[in-house]
Amino acid sequence: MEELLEKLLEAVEFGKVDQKSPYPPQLRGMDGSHELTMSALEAGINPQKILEEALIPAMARVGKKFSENKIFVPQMLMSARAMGASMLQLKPFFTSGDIKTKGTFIIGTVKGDLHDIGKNLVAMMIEGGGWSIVDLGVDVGSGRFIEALKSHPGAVVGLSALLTTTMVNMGEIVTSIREHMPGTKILIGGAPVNTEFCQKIGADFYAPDPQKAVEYMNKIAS
Ligand code: B1M
Repeated sequence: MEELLEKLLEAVEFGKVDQKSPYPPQLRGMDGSHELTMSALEAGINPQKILEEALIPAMARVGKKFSENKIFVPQMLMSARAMGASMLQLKPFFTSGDIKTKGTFIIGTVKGDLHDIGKNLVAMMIEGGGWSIVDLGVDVGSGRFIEALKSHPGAVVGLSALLTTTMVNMGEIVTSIREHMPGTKILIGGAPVNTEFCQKIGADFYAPDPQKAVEYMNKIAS
């Protein structure tokens, strides 16, 4: 089991999507994240364990190597693709929650930011918690959040940012939502964000991870 998780971690770390993929050359012909995730699930490994012990640590290693200039954007992108191939298989386990009656959750990665893996995970878990999801994607400005809120009055909004340069755009989006749709609950998250920043920009809650986001959503639904 541990060996399977270690192989999956390496597949994501080195951006090996599936067996057919020629990238990276040193893993040619070997199983990629697609096959390894399938094997892990078949071996009965809990999807949460797959996520926490293989996929997330893999991306942490990728980030570290990027910071140290050992890899560059294309390699980071391949790792993101490999992680995406795994997440596609894990999604049914995280979204098979109650019938969707708790309300609507509008989520997006803020303007200027293209990172969507964390956002997708949060959306998946909240969907699994019984909410309908409106995923606006990446690079989303205040206008699109307001439009979505007009189509889904009373929805809760989730903002994700991974860059110190884009987290500031959260403030602008929160201000605009407060102006047009006062009373909207706004949840924020992403690596550079924290509770202090959340209070500063006037959002309602900062969740460091999808579990805390689900807890917050459950609290406001009750
Ligand atoms: Co980028 N990138 N990246 N990147 N990237 C980081 C974030 C970075 C920390 C890497 C590094 O330097 N070590 C760094 C940011 C530095 C900073 O601002 N402090 C960085 C940089 C600099 C950049 C570029 C500027 C690089 C360049 O072009 N020179 C560029 C920017 C592009 C843009 O957005 N405009 C860029 C590009 C990319 C790729 C496109 C290649 C790719 C993203 C692909 C994709 O997302 N589809 C990428 C990747 C993969 C990363 C790292 C390696 C991994 C991010 C990730 O997916 N993590 C990342 C380094 C790292 O994180 N260690 C890095 C796994 C994911 C599960 O975690 O997203 O943190 P995370 O989400 C967590 C929590 O934060 C939380 O829950 C999730 C699960 O636990 N969470 C929420 C997230 N959103 C939430 C919302 C909530 C609640 C919780 O409520 C609404």
